[in-house]
Amino acid sequence: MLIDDHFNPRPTDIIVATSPKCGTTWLRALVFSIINRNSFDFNNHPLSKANPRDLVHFLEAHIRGDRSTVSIDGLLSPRLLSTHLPYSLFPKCMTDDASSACRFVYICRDPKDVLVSKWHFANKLRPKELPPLPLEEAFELFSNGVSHYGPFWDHVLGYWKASGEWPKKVLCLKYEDVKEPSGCVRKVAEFLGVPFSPEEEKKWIVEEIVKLCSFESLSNQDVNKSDTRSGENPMSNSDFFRKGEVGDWVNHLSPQMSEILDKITEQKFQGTGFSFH
Ligand code: PAP
Repeated sequence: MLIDDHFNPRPTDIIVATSPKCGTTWLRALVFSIINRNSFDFNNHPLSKANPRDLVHFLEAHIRGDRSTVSIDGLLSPRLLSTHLPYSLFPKCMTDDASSACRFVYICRDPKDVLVSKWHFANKLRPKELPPLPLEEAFELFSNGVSHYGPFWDHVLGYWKASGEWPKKVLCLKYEDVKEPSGCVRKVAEFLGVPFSPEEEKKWIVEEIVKLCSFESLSNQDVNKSDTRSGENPMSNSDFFRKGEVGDWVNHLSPQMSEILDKITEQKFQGTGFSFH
């Protein structure tokens, strides 16, 4: 396994985990600003100059040995890393060992919105010579479990089950919490062992973080508006900001598509205690 060969886990690692298009950008920004809240001024914050992808190292890029990637072996602890890998692919010393303090903060999202977001993203990255990917084709692939990093539902279940078994190790959030972000920020801080003090609450630090990481704020930073494509990196920072809404699927999916996806979700999550509502 590549991860066993190329990743040296540390007990203090904090891993932001997601299936693609479930809120990676938002969660990277939230966790980065929560754990570094005493290091930076909110009026001159790294998130106003860099995309969250540049502040939270992507584990898979390191494993693949991308030339543009800084070695994560040289980072100071605690390291904040991001991944799309399923929980089952991590070494047992990280996932099944209660004595390891490493933590996973996971976020998932209604699969109907995930599909729509993925489809838009795929078309942005699609070579100009090719015709756009039809939504029907994207739907067929997604609903049949053909996704990067494995079937969407299995990805969610892997982390969800782990959060039940190891609640101090795995925290599961939902993108839909974007509507009530302050609760989410407090939950993450508590989980990571850095809860907000009464003084911080009085200074409205939670609200500062919520505002800084909001879609509106991040998508309007120059660094996230400009075209950052390069030979090594075919994706632009702006590609990671589209609408940032809950329920945009109604504008794209047919009633039949949404019914099929809801049915799969219901079947897959039956008896697990998990739901998107
Ligand atoms: P990734 O998994 O490929 O890294 P990810 O950040 O999960 O990408 O997906 C981008 C989605 O998050 C987009 O959703 P949409 O297509 O439905 O609009 C993007 O708009 C949304 N997004 C990006 N930043 C934020 C944010 N700060 N708050 C809420 N949503 C965001």
